[in-house]
Amino acid sequence: MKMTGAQIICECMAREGVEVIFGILGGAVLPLYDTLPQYPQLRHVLVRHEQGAAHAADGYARVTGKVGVCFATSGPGATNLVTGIANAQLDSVPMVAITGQVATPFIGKDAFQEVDITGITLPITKHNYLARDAASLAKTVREAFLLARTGRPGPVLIDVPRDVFQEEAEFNYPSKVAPAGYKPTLQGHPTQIKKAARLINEARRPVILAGRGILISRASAEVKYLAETAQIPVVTTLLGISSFPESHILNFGMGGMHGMAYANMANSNADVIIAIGMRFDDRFTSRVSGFAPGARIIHIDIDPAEIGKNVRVDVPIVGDVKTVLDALNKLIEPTQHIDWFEQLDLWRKEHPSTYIRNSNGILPQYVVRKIYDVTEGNAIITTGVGQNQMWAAQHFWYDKPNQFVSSGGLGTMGFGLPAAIGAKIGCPDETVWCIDGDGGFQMTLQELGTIAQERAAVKIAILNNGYLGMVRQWQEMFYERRYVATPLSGPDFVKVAEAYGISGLKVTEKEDVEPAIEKAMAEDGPFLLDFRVEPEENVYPMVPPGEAITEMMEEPREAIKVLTDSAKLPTSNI
Ligand SMILES: Cc1ncc(C[n+]2csc(CCOP(=O)(O)OP(=O)(O)O)c2C)c(N)n1
Ligand SMILES: [Mg+2]
Repeated sequence: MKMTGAQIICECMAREGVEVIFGILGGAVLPLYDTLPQYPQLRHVLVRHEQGAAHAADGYARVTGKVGVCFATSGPGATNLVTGIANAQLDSVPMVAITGQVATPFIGKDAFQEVDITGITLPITKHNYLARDAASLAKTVREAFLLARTGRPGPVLIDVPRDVFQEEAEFNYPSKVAPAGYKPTLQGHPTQIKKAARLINEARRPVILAGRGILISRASAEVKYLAETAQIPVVTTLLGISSFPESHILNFGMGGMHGMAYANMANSNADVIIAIGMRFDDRFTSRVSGFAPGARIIHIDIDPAEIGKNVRVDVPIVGDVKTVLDALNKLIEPTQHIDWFEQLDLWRKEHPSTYIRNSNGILPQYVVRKIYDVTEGNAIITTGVGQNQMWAAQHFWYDKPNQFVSSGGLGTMGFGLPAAIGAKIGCPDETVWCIDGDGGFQMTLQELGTIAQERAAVKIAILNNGYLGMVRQWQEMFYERRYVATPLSGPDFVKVAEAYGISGLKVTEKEDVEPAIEKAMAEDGPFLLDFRVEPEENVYPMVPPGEAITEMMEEPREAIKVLTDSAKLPTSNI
């Protein structure tokens, strides 16, 4: 059967099970949009800026585990996607982006709205294509989805010249595609798995480092089995949050620059580290020479390029996390580590890390904790970047996989709001809160228009400190309080929301925090809360850049004497 290039793309997307596409159209991509009505199963969500399309597709992909899809036109449409594509690349998020390109005869002529988007995105995509003819499109689209979701997931871009959308070709759907040279290793090497099991069985102070690879591979149950059987504490990375239930007795919180003090102490004193689906990012290890000096390291990851990249590894295991753990768990002997847990519990008591001091003003940590209390932990949280992100990571406990959606690798301010749209569309029955900073929110707040048009019931909490807070914190600590360019004005966010037809409330008193969150929850649609929080509150603990992870700055002891009512401290019962 003959079809146009645009029809072939839509047909392939329908066969891939695509439900939603985020995008903005323009001349080059118009033939593709004109075909969409023939495929009513493909819902299109019109965003207000292409960065929003990529982040929404990213948020959708993280919460559903499916490939997120976005469309943009040539030139500025395509370049506006770039930040969102890089974001997906650094956090290993499956995404397919289709960009329109000027018609084939105009390529290379600096035609109107022409940019070399495959050149631009080469280093920030898992793979990209410039489609040359309609006949090869089915294979290209099929390959793109395969590459995006298998192995280590990532973004794939297909650039399609306008005439290729319009060209007719015979539609041949390949039953299978096998991109040249692409064959991710799924099974771990049996000898390495045996070595790892021996190390784990002999360990006295083991620690599991749980990363996003566990969420991608859906291996939470396998990690739980390993942790429970061999009684191993679990420390997560920022993106590993929710891969292991945070209220589980063996959960020792997030490690790294703003991780729990006791989590970093556990890492530093471990004799065996089992790193699962994580990549020893510098925000996690801090100074590498000071990272886990006495530990033998087992590293399980599907991407061989990650092994030995940042830290030396004693037992590398390349493979799919779930598949490897299935094999490894069969060799694990039930054990207890009584002395180790006594030590860990002591550290946890001495360095509580998630206490919130009493204060008359609104502490941002208190807002996050109240969102946790009111939702009873049943919410997907998307975040901005900066202090708000760290408080959202520290003061909410995430028990279900993919509850925490945050820009880890690229650290993209402006991610929170569009990612929340994608998450809500992906999981319409879940409560979705976007916890953002006043700076990051101003980077993509135009997506309130998308929320209004789509009636996406996203709840928004702006931790409004009037600063580019995280940078101000660095200036306070390392630049003698020279607050250059960090004080930040903003609009009246409630009025902005209202201008978009979205209700909201400004919250200036501590006693109004909880009722305001309850009001937002009671509302059927979207709701915005503008919390005027203590402007110079800092994120603790903090490992100063360049230091070893044990060199943590903690909140002064006297400040944490008084606890808020809901502060809780999990302790192991061993
Ligand atoms: C797009 C982008 N630009 C700049 C930065 C550098 N940066 C990191 S955190 C931060 C401040 C964020 O301010 P805000 O959104 O108000 O959050 P807060 O830290 O105050 O909670 C900045 C500017 C970034 N991460 N992303
Ligand atoms: Mg701020």
